[in-house]
Amino acid sequence: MSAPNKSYDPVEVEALKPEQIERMRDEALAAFAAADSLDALHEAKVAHTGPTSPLALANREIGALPPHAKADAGKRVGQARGAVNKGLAARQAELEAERDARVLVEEAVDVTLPYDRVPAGARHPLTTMMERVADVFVSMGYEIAEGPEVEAEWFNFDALNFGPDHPARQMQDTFFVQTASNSGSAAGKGADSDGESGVVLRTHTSPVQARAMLDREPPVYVVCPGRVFRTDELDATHTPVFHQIELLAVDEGLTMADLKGTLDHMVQSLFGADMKTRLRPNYFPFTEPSAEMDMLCYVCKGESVGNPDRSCRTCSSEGWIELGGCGMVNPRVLTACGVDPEKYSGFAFGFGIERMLMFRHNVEDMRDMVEGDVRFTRPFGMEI
Ligand code: FA5
Repeated sequence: MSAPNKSYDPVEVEALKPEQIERMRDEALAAFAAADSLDALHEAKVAHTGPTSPLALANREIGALPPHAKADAGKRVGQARGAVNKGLAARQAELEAERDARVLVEEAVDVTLPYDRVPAGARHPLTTMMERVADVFVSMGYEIAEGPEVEAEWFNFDALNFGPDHPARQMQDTFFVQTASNSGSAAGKGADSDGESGVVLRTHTSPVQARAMLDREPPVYVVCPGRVFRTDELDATHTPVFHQIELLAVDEGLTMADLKGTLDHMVQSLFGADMKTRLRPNYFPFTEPSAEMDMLCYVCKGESVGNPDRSCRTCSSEGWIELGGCGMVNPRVLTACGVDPEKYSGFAFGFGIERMLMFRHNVEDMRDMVEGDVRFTRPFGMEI
């Protein structure tokens, strides 16, 4: 800033001379007009309106004027700066409009172009879930075992201690492919070939237990995932074709404690380290003792029980979710499958994959799993 100018004649302060101020204004406006991009405009803006621009410096000279001259000089500089800011805003708006128009053209998407008409498929969540469960056991050293879906009645029932007239045969309503000539005979293993056994669509994966024991020498550690069939109507919680996964361990000295530990390990691997299971007495002809296995509700961890402020939809505030059946392999089954029950004992359990998928992913209707709509399967397909 210049030294105080006592004998003021504003016309003598070079930077404040009217023609100088007009020149500064006009140069600024010319620079804005010449800017052909927003970047160039920014540079012109810094040069002509920034703190070291000619007009800003002229403005600072006003402070050196005597009071009576400040108003006149201030008005001239102020008007010039106003015109410069207006010109800058106008050019900014023009260049932005040009840029927007250009982007619209350059980045336009032709929505009429044909899309990939064969979108990538997704794995069905039932497959993913079955593999996930099987992997838990494979990592413990179990072997995957499979059996036929069209099964001899002998394997499905007789080998598993369902007597010919045993009421348990009615527990599972069965699709018969061929009825037995000598119904339900347990006269020989695999009696389907000699006409004595009927042929059914297997009603559970437990016949694979019998096949595994007949195929191998103990110790036997197998996991058997597969499709099973029952004459149930398709509704929200039942389907006539569904999936089970079965586990069988036969070795010397196995007890219910091994079964319980294995169940706990499974639910902890699938649902988290703080999970556990409980066993309730039940009846299956092929296990003795038998139990229904429940797992702790993985959502509320049992905290919703008797707590009106914390209801849980997943377990209906019961704290536990029923998973399937289990027990120690009945010695009669071991004998029927050529295993010495005096030397070996075994445990087994099995449960439905559809039900597990329902509560693990809050699927409310089992029909969604069988209708083949990719809008249902696609989100699960992202799961690795
Ligand atoms: C059995 O099938 C036994 N084999 C399980 C077992 C294995 C017990 C080894 C002991 C030792 P259950 O009939 O309860 O048990 O069926 C097991 C599971 O299959 C049920 O818990 C349920 O999750 C599922 N399930 C049964 N019927 C249907 C159906 N119609 N639709 C979908 N899932 C079903």
